[in-house]
Amino acid sequence: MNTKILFLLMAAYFSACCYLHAENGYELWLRYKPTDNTRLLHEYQKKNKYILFPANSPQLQAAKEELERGLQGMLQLCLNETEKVKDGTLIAGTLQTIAPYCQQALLTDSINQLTDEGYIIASRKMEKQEVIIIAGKTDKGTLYGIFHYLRLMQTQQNLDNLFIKENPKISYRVLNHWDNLNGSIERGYAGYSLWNWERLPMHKNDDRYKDYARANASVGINGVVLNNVNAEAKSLCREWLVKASGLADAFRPYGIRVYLTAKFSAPKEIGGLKTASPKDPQVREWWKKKVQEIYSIIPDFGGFLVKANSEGQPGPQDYGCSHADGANMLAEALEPFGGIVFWRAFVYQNERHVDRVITGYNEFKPLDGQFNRNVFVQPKNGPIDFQPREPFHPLFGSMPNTPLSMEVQITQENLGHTHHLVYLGTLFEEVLQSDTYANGQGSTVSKILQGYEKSHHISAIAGVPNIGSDINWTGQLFGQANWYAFGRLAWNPDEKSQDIANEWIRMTFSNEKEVIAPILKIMLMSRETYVNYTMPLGLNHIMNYGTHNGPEPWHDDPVWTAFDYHKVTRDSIGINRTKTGSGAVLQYHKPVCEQFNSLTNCPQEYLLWFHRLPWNYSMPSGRTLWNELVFHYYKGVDEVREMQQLWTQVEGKIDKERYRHVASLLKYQEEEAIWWRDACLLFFQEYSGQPIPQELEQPRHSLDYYKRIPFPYEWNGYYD
Ligand code: GCV
Repeated sequence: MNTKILFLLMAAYFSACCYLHAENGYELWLRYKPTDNTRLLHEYQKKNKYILFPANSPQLQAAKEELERGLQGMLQLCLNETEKVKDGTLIAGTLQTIAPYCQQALLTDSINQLTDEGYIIASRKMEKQEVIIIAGKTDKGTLYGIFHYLRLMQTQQNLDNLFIKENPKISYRVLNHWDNLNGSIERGYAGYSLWNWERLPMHKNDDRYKDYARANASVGINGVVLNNVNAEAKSLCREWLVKASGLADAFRPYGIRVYLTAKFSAPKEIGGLKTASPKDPQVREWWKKKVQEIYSIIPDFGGFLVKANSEGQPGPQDYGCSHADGANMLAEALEPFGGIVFWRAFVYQNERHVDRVITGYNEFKPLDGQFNRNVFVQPKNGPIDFQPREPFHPLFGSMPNTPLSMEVQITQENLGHTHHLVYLGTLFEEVLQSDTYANGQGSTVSKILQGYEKSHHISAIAGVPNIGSDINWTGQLFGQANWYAFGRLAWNPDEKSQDIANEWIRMTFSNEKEVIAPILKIMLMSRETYVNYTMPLGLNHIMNYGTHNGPEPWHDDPVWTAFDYHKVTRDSIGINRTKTGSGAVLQYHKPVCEQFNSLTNCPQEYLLWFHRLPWNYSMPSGRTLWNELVFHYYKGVDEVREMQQLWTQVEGKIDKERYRHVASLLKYQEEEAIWWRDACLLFFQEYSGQPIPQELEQPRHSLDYYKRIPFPYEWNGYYD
């Protein structure tokens, strides 16, 4: 072969290798890159020299495979299996599989005290040999323990003298996919649904399903609702159940159960009955039979998620029955199999004179205690609808006799879709740490959710994911952090969002201080920044009516309009929800109620949510309300520019693929932030009649221009 051809072949081979190793974000936070700290590398290699891990079940095998992947990637070690304890042995399993070692290490009692998903990671000296034991009470607990152990090395923690005992604080940690059966995703911005219904159930051994399940298990997510709450009854037909069983099989080794949404009218639509009324014995019988059929196909089926009498979905109220009547009918059918009903509390009236904020509480509070024991009532985190900022939903702390699950949105429907870098860990933390005062000080939403574990032996947190077929799963790379943060907070709602971000950065990018510091700063400021340039001071729901991205405060339509949310006039802006207004504050316990009610004590972030104020109202900063609004909108844009600057600090310190991806989206975000700022201020200025101070960068275009330009992505799902 002549040298020219050889050279070309080598060049082709080299570029193929580079291509294969290009960082496209597919590996998420499970990259397992070689440990670049030599001291730690040697220490880790010493401690993982031998593995004693009898894996006799699919979950233990999944755990062992993950361990192998991690050790190979980070430490370039192959699993060196041993049946005898030697110095540097990692012992993993359950009391069934590694009992003698647990006994010898005096860990048996501690393991017995774990919950079914808990685990222990402990350093021990055994027969004078240094060992580490990872033990769960169940196979699943061991799997979670392995992920935790790998995370310690990914984030370059010291492995000396370990004693970690972990139990999840919430038992149901569930993703609620809004995936349609035709492959589209409602409010999904990262491609199409991962579920390839055409190929299911035959093609279930798809790596994409496995990697999805690995990612979920790594943060403790243990349930996934496969389909949209705007449901299609046919998902409950036998053919579709069989397809769903393929996914259940793929996820089972990772401790994940599948759930389905149940359309309330299914007995009519696919069951041939004349009614779907809970009062009708035939309807009740139909659900029982349907549930039996489901369990015969998916033996560990999780249960149903239901959106009823909300945004046009059918429900028990169509038959003069209550939400409890409807939920209990399904709960009775599921109970013999250990299944659960998640019954959503996202309801609001079509009558625009009724304050939307108070309707969920008004419909559900009177039903407290009337639900079966296997029912969760599931409000969203706030009383409107996944806005960039909302006060916590007043049902939290108001339904002591009914377990509540909290639904958060990971997909950024109202937070800039995938163009905007917004770390949601801080948003989730804000709501979880809000004090409801239901049982005195310290009754945070987090404690309320955890409290149901004691009172009802079940507890739950649900998240609407941002996951799709895009190669990096979430479109914007930083969307991965929101998936990660959701899982970590569902496991422990008292975890700090800052710590979670730190962990994610280390696993996703690097353990170098110079990389962590700027990225952490970006992440922690990003949500407040988004609020500033879109809906500051308690404003909400002024985004484009259809796409929910981009400003449209002028939207005026016969149904719900932006005016219903800001009520702007030449005199004032905001909504009076105090005791003299819609009374929404009264749905909160004292002293929260008094705090929100008082103009001087109401947190500034919720000001226009609870209060209607004149444009010249004097703010604590000394500015008028108008000038404060201007200040926030400009601050938001400045902060996006700061985020861009911070990002340049990691150039050359991380791979160029992901660097460029984020840099390009940050530029896009800056453009959209300016769009939001200019359009909103020009619109509100028509009412306030006050100037945007000359020293500030002036709006680029006229209000008329902003009203005419199309929105970038006309979403054509549910509302069309
Ligand atoms: C699934 C909002 C969204 C809808 C969504 C609904 C819900 O209104 O815009 O797309 O429907 O919430 O949570 O049910």
